[in-house]
Amino acid sequence: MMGCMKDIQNIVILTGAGISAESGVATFRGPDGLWEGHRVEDVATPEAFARDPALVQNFYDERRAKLQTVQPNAAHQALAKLDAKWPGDLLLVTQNVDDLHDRAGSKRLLHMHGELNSVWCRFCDGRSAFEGQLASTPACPRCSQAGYLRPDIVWFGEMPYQMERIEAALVQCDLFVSIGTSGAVYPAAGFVQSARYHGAQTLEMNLDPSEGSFHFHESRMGRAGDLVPGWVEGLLREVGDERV
Ligand code: BV8
Repeated sequence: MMGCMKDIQNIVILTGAGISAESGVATFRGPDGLWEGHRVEDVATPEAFARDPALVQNFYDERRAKLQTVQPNAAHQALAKLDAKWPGDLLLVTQNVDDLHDRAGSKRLLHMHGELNSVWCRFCDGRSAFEGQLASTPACPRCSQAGYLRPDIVWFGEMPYQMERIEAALVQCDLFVSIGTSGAVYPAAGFVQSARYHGAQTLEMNLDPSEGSFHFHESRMGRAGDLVPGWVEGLLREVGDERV
């Protein structure tokens, strides 16, 4: 079980597709597999994009368009409230490429696997906000060259974003919380071990035990929308009250 909550100053939270499931965004590996019958590794790799750019562009265009139809849920909103009220360090690292944490209001947030609403130009190497369709090969918003835009997504075999910042936060944190992820993909799946090695308390909240459940001091099974708001209230009440 978790140790004393009073000693918690610095928190790192990792989220995965499970936190967006109740908003209607399909997960990768659930029974309602997101990937149009594709293996994840067959549409989310640089090789897949080189082999069939139209297939991959359409795949991301569809997911980007779907963002217009979904809303943040109670779990996203609770984490945004924690972000606003927590006086210590807090970093929300999401594996998700949807914009639900952003729309809920989380500020101390980073998307380690990129974002659907961003594009990367292979001509000027610039990244830009983008909410349209890449299949129509639009011009780069920065350099105006057409035909060089790819999704700003970290595919398998590519280096996740801001790893140094994440690793520094894991060394410093007193509490590491993993929410809605299967623990199937590295380096994210290894964060719990790094945090624990550096002395953090570790908590998992997930619908099912993740592949790394045994690394956590505590695992709570259930839906994020049911578990996360109560956890945030308890944290703010028990630990944060005199400091918020
Ligand atoms: C890298 C963007 C190196 C794409 C994604 C062998 C061993 C170890 C590692 C490897 C290996 N072979 C290859 C690797 C490396 C590889 C990897 O880990 N492969 C796996 C398959 C073994 N990793 C990489 O390639 C990474 N890069 O290693 O680079 C490097 C070094 C130097 C220089 C260059 C490179 C990059 C990985 C990033 C890939 N991109 N996403 C896109 O979104 O389109 S991965 C994708 O799957 C997600 O982003 C996420 O990260 C990952 C896992 O998905 P989850 O979010 O966990 O979702 P999932 O569906 O799996 O699970 C949902 C969970 O929620 C479930 O547990 C379910 O129970 C729960 N749930 C459901 N509903 C709810 C719920 N929980 C709560 N409430 C609910 N309502």
